[in-house]
Amino acid sequence: MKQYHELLEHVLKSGTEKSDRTGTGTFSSFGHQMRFNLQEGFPLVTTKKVPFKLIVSELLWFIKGDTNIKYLLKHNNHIWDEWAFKKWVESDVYNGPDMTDFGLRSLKDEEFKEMYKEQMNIFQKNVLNDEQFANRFGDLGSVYGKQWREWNKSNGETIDQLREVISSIKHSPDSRRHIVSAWNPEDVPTMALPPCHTLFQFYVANGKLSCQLYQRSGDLFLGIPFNIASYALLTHLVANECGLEPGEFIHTIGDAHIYSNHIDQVQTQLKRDFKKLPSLSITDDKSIFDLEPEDIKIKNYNPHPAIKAPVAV
Ligand code: DHF
Ligand code: TMP
Repeated sequence: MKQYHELLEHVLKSGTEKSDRTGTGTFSSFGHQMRFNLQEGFPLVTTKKVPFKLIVSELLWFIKGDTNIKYLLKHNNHIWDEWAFKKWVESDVYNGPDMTDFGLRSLKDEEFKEMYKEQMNIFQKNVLNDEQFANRFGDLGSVYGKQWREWNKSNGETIDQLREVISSIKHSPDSRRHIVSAWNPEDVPTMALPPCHTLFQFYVANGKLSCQLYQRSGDLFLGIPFNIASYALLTHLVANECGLEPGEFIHTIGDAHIYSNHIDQVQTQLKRDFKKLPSLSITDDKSIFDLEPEDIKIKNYNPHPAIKAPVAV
């Protein structure tokens, strides 16, 4: 976890001030790598509380090939709500108050924030209770789950990249082609958010499975702690499935940035000392494709308190 703090410090000190798509503004630096040895504990950030349950349900949602936030809402996971909500309020069937720039406006205007919360509540209820509505507005498009499990081929068939990579790890562990790509150039224009974690590769040596992720864009304070834990968990799950031990998770990041409205939070976090890393417990003898959130638990996780920060939409 020291590497994570070093990256935060580096970007605070030497990052370039850059404008960004969300209008928030960032400090940013390009091209960084962190390595986590999964034999030394599970890399869940300890200098603030990270909600591990949300990481589990999000990863199982990808693994199931689901792209509709309904599954997440059923598991009380709201990390993708804003991006589905955006589709609804920008559509021709939406007839509530104007929600343009709801993310930024709700930070500055209390009255607007109440209106936004009300519309978000309506949206969540509709996704949960109205199937037609959920199909139209709960779906984020061809995001991770779709590309991992059902990549569209030009001849109309699909590719199950996750199943294929597991099979290739089992049958030709030394292969240098254990790759899953979420970046599908044809689909990028219609996605709610083009994939941030774009491509990952597995590697087998000495009975251990390692994984390297290329992440094109990383929100260092909010997104990255989730991404580290999510891919560390995926490495454990795939290793179990293939009868291997987990090795390393290597995290390579393109545009590594801290949003300008996360600076105080980052400074608070950097003053805190590290705690012992937790460990993972996973129900034995279940296939990776049948796991439920209850099958995955984190043990001995005693982090510092959570630090709240607004997410840039
Ligand atoms: N956009 C941006 N600007 N940053 C992101 O990290 C991001 N992540 C996405 C989608 N779009 C994004 C998906 N992952 C949170 C964490 C991960 C995530 C989305 C949101 C988040 O808000 N985490 C809070 C807790 C949220 C909760 O408890 O519901 C945190 O404090 O970690
Ligand atoms: P962008 O598409 O303009 O790069 O914006 C995406 C933002 O979301 C950017 O701040 C990175 C952040 N992000 C993560 O850090 N991790 C994630 O898993 C996701 C989905 C997004």
